[in-house]
Amino acid sequence: MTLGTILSYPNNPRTAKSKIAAAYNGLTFDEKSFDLMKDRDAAFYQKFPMGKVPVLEGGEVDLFESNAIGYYALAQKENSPLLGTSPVEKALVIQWMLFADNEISANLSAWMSPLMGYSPYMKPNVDSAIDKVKRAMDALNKVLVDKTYLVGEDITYADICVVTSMVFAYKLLFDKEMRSQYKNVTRYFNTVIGKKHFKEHLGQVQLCETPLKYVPPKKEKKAAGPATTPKKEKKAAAPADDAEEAPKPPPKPKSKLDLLPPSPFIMDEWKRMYSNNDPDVAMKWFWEHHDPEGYSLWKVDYKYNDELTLVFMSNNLIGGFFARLEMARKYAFGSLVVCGKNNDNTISGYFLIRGQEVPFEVYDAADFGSYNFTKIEPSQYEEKKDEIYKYMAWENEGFADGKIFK
Ligand SMILES: N[C@@H](CCC(=O)N[C@@H](CS)C(=O)NCC(=O)O)C(=O)O
Repeated sequence: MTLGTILSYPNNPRTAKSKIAAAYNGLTFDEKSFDLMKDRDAAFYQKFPMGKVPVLEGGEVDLFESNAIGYYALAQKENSPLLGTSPVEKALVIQWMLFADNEISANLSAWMSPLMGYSPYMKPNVDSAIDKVKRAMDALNKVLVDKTYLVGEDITYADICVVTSMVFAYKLLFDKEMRSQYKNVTRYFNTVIGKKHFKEHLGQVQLCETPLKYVPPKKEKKAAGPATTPKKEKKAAAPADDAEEAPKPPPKPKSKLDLLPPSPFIMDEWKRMYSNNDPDVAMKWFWEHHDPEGYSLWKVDYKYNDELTLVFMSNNLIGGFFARLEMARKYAFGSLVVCGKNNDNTISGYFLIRGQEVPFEVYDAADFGSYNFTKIEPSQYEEKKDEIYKYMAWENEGFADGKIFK
């Protein structure tokens, strides 16, 4: 009997998790291929407000969160042993289900996504994710030293969740050397994926030979004209470029910044002024129109300058940060530059931001934590004017490359 249709892209281990759970209960889910780039229309968001897959369109309930979908399949049978046969076992099953999501899946995703180009590569973030995955693997390896399964003596939902959460890791990241560091986990993983229902829904899991590595993107072509003329910079890939392809986003919540008292300084006007004039003219306009009550100025410094390598990679980091600042576009303007040379460079710059604090629209960006934002008080403007000019005109000493957030 089918419990409904799971929508997801093909071969998603989270879908396999739900289907394996159903199979252990003699049930099935149908599956319909779903393209995240094209199929997320308003009706989809209406039903599934997170906008993520897999989701279940069920006869009696629509569900998101793959754990819930698998649980729903197991809960069809009263006292399913796969959910634990005692309060202790039930709690342990939940423990491992949460461990799989929070300690494995989330950190694996933070490790893999930048390597696959799904999110900007920030070395400190990826390194931190790798450490967290290793910490989880260490813990699991200890637990599995004398166990075949995580709870009791047979497969439970704990194993279904933990094993499916590691599928991409074993396929794409854990090479032979890494597997040997976690021998108990590897033995366990191989045992479980050899089971009938796992084989049916995961197929043959090809263990990783060469782990995914970060491959820096090719250097962007610079716009014609002198490097120090930011106004001639090619427009960063604006969302409008992708507008035809982009799925319809859910309605945006209003920003708190829209509730601030109106400011005579019009951000769009400043952006046009900056884009269409020489820095001398633009900066003169800026200081004549700047509204220190409605806007604040911030010096921005990358925290890990000593880890930067090639200039173009540093500039790509800036691009990645700006891509994550999409929500702030209406409220902020910034210039970040790379100064120095390959293997000896820094990222720094200035931001103009609506309001007096770093707002949610900026601090929510994944890469925000890699930068120090230091507020420049109005009393410091005179002393900083020359420096700010240089950052906006890209005339800093040692200037190598830069990007404008506008
Ligand atoms: N906790 C969720 C995670 C779902 C999830 O992250 N899905 C990814 C694909 S595997 C997705 O839809 N991402 C699209 C997005 O983040 O917009 C679950 O287990 O179902």
